[in-house]
Amino acid sequence: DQKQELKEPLADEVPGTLDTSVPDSASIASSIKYHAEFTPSFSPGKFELPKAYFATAESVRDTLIINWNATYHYYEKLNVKQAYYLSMEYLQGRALLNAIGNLELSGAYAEALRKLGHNLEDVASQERDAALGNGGLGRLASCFLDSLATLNYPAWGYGLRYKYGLFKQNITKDGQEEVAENWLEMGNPWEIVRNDVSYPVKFYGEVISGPDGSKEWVGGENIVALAYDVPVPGYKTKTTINLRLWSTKVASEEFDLCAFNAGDHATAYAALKNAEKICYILYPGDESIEGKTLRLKQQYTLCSASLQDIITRFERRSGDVVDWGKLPEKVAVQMNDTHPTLCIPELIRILMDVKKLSWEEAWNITKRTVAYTNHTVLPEALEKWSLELMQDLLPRHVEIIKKIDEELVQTIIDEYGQEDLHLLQQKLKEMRILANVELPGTVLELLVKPEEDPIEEVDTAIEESKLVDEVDQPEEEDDPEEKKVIPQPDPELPKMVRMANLCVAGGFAVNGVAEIHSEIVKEEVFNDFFKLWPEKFQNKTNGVTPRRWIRFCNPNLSEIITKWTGTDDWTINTEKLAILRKFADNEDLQSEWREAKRRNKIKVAAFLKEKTGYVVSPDAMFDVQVKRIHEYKRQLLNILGIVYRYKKMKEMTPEERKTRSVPRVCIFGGKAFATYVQAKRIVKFITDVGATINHDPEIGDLLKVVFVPDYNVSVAEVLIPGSELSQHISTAGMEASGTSNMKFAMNGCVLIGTLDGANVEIREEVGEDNFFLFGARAPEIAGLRKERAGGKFVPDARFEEVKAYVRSGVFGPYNYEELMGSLEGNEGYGRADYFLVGKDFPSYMECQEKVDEAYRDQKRWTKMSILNTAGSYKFSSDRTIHEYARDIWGIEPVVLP
Ligand code: T68
Repeated sequence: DQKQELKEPLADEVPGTLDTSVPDSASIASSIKYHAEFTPSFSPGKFELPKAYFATAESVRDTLIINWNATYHYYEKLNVKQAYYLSMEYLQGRALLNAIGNLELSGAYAEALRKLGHNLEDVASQERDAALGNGGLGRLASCFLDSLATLNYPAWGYGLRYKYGLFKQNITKDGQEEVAENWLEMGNPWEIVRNDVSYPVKFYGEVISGPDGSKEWVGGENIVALAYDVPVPGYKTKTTINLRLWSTKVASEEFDLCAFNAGDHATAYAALKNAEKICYILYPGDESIEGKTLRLKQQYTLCSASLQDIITRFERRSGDVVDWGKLPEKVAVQMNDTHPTLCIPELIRILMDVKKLSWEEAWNITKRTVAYTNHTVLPEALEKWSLELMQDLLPRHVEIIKKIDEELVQTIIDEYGQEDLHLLQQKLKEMRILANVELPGTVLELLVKPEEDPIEEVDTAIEESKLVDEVDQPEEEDDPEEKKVIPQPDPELPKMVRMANLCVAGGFAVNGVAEIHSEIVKEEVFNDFFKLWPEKFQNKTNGVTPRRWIRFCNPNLSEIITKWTGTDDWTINTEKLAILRKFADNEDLQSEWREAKRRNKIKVAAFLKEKTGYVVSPDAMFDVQVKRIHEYKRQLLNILGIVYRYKKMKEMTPEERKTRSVPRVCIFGGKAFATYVQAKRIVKFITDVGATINHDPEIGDLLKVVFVPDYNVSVAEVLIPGSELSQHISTAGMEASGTSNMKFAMNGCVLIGTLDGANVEIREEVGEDNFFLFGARAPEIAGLRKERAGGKFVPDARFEEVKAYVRSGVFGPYNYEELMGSLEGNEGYGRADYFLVGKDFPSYMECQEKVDEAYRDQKRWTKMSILNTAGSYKFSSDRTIHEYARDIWGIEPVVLP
């Protein structure tokens, strides 16, 4: 940050830029022309679309910079408490229409561009999506930034500036193909490189103890994290907050000039490449973490650079005397899942080793500063790192983590006592941060009774006790001898660091992202911790920004909402949407509503034609499932339902087909993790089913199946406004929240879904009659799986029929055996229908019949659609952010003068 405070914002001295009056189309046009001429990235002369986009974006950026500076200086002056959102992912999508929409300059920009011979929408479509995230978690972070700025909360986001974003997806005859996403290729007009803001980041090396007990981390590999700032404007406010993304580069002292001079270019460039590659690429796994060194380096870079930056700012704002005890009064750090967990040991390291605080002081401050959001309960998604790998890369942090683990062990012993050693052992095994690691020496002494023979004990322990998690362990017998046994690590198994346990121990708040999910967090996944520290646990139901997700992506509907609610205030005060309820039966509203939906469907149809070549009728029901491809999200249930529908249609006479079917266009979209074989098979299966059905002359417009390639934020902005039914059909208890469900409801799309994640709350708000519910409930799932594994499940005849139909080869020569087989058998996880597709199939099909029946009555359907928009107001991320601000961060809005 500026080391010396600027007396006045610099922009004052640059003519034409600090004109804070609302720009008109003429001044905008001249600013665009200016940038077109002085933008060095394009050849002079022609003013074609790409150049028009860059010039337009740069002219918007000028305004954002003015507001960004004003916001920054005001926070600096008031020295208010600030929240920092740390996330490995942001799915920002496109910025242009959002920025001019927030600045209320859409009309003026459209007119200015028209004068210059261009159309705003065409110009905007030149922008590449910023896809620095995988799915819900990353998009949530971006919605939060929008709400923070809009609501004038002093807050910043921190992340990484990946050179390659989430891969692009091509759909070929073999299924999904991944292509690198070099989004920065043509430059990024929204970022400002801050050459004056950089921090050293260290890896490897060793820890040296001073005579006074102080520690120093020395040697190793040293790189530099450099800040790139992305201004984030609020809606109808001057507040413009910052998303600071770190890029990595070589520390100049690491560049081996001697090697270069001696002609050994490989050695000379090694350090350079090593540093740069940290931010090369976003890891494309959602709901899973690869335990690779590079990923840990990324995580540590985010934590170390962000905390150094936060601490530098705190010190500068403190003035002459820095009172470290006040850090939690000025700073709240929110960890978006466990990916930034290293914040905890890093903050302690800085406070102890650099600022010379004691362990107690540093640990206490940290515990009051950092909070954790959990986004998943899937066991394979709970992040664990090899202790060995971490020890190597971050030796000082491992020391600190061991110390935290030791305190936690002590807390567990205090809580459970030593009467029942078996219970204590169990709790230690489940709750410790370090898994399969011997107990700290101090604790061992306490637990081992001197009269026992330690050698014999160790042998028994190695044989009989396992510290690491295993799914189904046999109940241990209640042998009195057993009680003396102190658990020992299993040499066969790796020692691990459990990041979620570290987050719960080090965070002052732990929250889930929907009511049902937060209950599962408290009652199941972290139940032991909940019993220990009930006050830490909270719920913060997710939300989405109504600006991007209604106002800007659906102008047709927005106009109607404004007209019928009598105000455009609903964009910020979404409660106003509820006014629509009283007009749900009004015929005028209904026909306007249908007309808007139809216009959006026509846009979707054109889009599908462009991307896939398939032609669909806007008279059919548009039924959409878009999300990452994952077995628990059950795209397989959806497509099998379609196959069943198709089979039934084929069995009808042409006359029956015409009168009895409700025409549907079934749209899928989503990316599969490149090495997730089963997910890729699902993609292939959907496209094969589409290829057969879409070319079947007997079926025509009655049924179409389209897989939209490369689903991303911009594609969502087209599909969601034009959808009528959307599918949120995860196995109950497995989807933490879901956020597209909220976007669909806001856009007047009716949901079919299970009682999972935020579906539960959406159904409550929009009303039971306006939500198509089916399927097993979360508390039944464990029992159903047991039943299944015990061979007691009797599948519905329709389910058997649909699988046999697939196996009969109607959808081509590809072998679907692995897919169909995964829905059968009793071999355990991944097989034996772990996700209960077979169990829910009949209830899903029956529910789909109700959908058809409702759609036949267009008045009824339109009413349901209106009531979905009207009931969606709770799901604004503004509501979510107010709750975080009040219940977790303790920050207040600050409105710029
Ligand atoms: C999602 N999680 C949840 N994870 O699945 C979804 N994971 O229910 C929820 O609505 C959303 O978070 C927001 O709370 C993810 O998106 C990831 O993308 C991810 C990425 C890397 C590693 C692990």
